[in-house]
Amino acid sequence: MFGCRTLLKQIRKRNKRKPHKFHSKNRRKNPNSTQQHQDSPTEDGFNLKDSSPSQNYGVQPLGNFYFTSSPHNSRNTGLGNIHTLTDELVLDILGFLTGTHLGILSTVSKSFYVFCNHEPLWRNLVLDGCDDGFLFKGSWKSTFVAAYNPCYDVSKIGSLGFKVKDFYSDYLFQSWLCANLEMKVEWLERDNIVRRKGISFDEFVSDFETPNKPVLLEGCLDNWPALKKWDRDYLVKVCGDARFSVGPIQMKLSDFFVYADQAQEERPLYLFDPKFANKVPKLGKDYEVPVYFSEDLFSVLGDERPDYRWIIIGPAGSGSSFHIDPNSTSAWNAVVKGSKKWVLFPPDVVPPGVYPSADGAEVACPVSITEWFMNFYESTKTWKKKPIECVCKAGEVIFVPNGWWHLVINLEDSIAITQNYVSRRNLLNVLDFLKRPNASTLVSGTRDRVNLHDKFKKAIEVSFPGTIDELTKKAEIKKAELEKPSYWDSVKDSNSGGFKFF
Ligand SMILES: O=C(O)CCC(=O)C(=O)O
Ligand SMILES: [Fe+2]
Repeated sequence: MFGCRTLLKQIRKRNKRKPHKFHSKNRRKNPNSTQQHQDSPTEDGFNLKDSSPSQNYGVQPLGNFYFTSSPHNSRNTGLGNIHTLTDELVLDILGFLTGTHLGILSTVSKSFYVFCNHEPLWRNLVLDGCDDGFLFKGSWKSTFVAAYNPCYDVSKIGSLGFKVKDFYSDYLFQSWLCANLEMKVEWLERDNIVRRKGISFDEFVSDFETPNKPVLLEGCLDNWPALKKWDRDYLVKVCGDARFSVGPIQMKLSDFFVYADQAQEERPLYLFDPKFANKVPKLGKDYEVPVYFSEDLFSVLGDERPDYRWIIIGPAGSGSSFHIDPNSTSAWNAVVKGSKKWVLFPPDVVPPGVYPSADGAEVACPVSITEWFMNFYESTKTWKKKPIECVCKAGEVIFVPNGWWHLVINLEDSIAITQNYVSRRNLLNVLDFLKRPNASTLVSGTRDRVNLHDKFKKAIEVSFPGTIDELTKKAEIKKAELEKPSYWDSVKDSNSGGFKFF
């Protein structure tokens, strides 16, 4: 419908983006947003979220321009000579300005008013300038102003939202729509993952880990203290003042919850912290690795191991766009609170709308998860190789096999733990990955990317002598078996005058 906007994202920063949780019931309306969007897009089959939509400034999709009697798109008339640039380019240029200059430029014309108020510009200014975190004030612009002018009453800012007439832009409209759209029922209903409860370790290995297939495991978190204890109030009590990684910054957990309560944006920030158990050891004691994933060969590297476990907290709508997990590891992801929609594609199927670079170090994909659902999800329905999908609820764990593409969106405010691991089943695979010629760009989660292969191999040889040779031999035998022509192939291809199909 609208154009496809793409975002170049480096997979190697396991930028497990920044999700959220806490009961959406409790989410407050944006206190600064007084203006509602008048032209409800629900006619197109989309529903807006219950909470009041964020500021739209009257931006309409470009298609509406062709049905209006107005001869002008005020997007163009107000931009002067730069109106020939795409919206993305205009925004890229504005991204070089300071907050003060953005504010001044927004008074130049209606068009600059709309562009200069684009929330992601203010979000970048906040994230670039506030390494120690921020206190969210209902919008990124208000947050910026409050951070730099603590005496200014930012509640005035939201109420100044003018509505510009005859402004048409797919880019800006879609950005607003994706921030305010409810997930459609048809995006959530396909559930084709295999579910298992109470299987043995050997069954897990033979049925899922060895063939590298996803599975949703039920009931294996029943004895996790986290499952009973962790909620927003508990976490704030235990570590509200601790700082966690949220995108590019470290912020106090209690401040993150203030943000998560109000966030209504296309790509909400996600708390994704690999050092949570060092920062707050109590959190590390509230869960234990499920037995299926107990072999953890990277542990032979001690402190030099790449990042491997994360606490993930984010509001409904936050999540992780399509990526493959780092260093060719497999992962498990356990939902402690909330629920997550998963879409997974096997390693040989690149998801629609996703364009990995030839060396695999970068991925171009739609700007947001909602945009992917809006523009690409439907097309997978006719694919022969359908994605594996499910909603993973509190108390459930999903196994994410190595090399699988996956996308995750939190359907509610959520808290999860994820760990990436190497077992004997994917050791050779991981060693191959770490040895790739472009290891310096591909390997992630550690400073010494280039030497990780040699260090890991040596450490495995010391701790588990002979294991690599043994696995290599087994892999060669398996490969030879797969390459051996079957009985029928051999009779069909033989020139010996034997039986042939014609
Ligand atoms: O919970 C999420 O956002 C997904 C995280 C993820 O990609 C993973 O655990 O591999
Ligand atoms: Fe992942």
